[in-house]
Amino acid sequence: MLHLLALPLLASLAHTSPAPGRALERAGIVGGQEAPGSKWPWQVSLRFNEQYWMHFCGGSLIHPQWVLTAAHCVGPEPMDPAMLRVQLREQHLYYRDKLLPVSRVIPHPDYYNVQGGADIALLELQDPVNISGRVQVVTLPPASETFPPKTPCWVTGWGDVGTEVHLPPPYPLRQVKVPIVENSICDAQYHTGLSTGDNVQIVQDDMLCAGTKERDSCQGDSGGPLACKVNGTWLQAGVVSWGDGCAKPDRPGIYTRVTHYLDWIRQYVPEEP
Ligand code: 4AZ
Repeated sequence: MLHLLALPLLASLAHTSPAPGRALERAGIVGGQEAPGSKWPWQVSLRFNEQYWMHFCGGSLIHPQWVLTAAHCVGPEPMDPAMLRVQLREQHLYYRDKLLPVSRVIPHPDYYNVQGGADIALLELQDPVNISGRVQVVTLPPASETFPPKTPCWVTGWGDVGTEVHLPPPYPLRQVKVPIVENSICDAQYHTGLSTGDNVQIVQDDMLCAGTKERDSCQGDSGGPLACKVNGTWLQAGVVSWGDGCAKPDRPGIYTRVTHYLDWIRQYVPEEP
């Protein structure tokens, strides 16, 4: 049975206590470390009001007025923008919040569930933000970029540090370097241990795989960026989307392939700030 995990943190707040014996074997976003304060200036936190403005998904600043995230965080029925806030890059969640209002929530119209793909969404901020040292936009990749295996890529977020193990206070932003796994290999890995026919594609063409049994994204990292350094420039290769658990053998993390949605993004987001 494919035990899918692709819920925003909100949807899973019921089970907060880690399975004994699982808590200790994992440390990270899964397997990572705290991010240096100078890195990942495009990382944002999406907040939903549950007595306080609680983190439920990641995102990335791709323009001074636009955030890229996952459709499963804010869709398929678009969330009311009034229910939502965006926190720009901060080292520790909640410690110096300056929450920004959102004017539009745009999940991709083809999104239905994470396995079907198109798990991508845009948020328009009410006002453009000031670009500074700490807060910067991430570059979108050229359409031709395939992000082959061995491309150096990192995923970042405030998500779980193991399956159903929440990040403990003071909630530092975490990073982990994850190897790209080629789509056909990833698809074959996802078929191991399942009765799903080999002819049934699990990893779709608009998805990208990365991670190992020790390094992965997890719940609460959803919507956040997978960033890869290509010719000296950080490009956003993926959006954290789904997977079968976190950091399990033969189950790399699955990301929305950003190059697949460049035309859709450009319908809304201007090339120039
Ligand atoms: C989730 O539940 C989730 N290991 C995010 C990423 C991955 C699995 C689940 C990838 O949001």
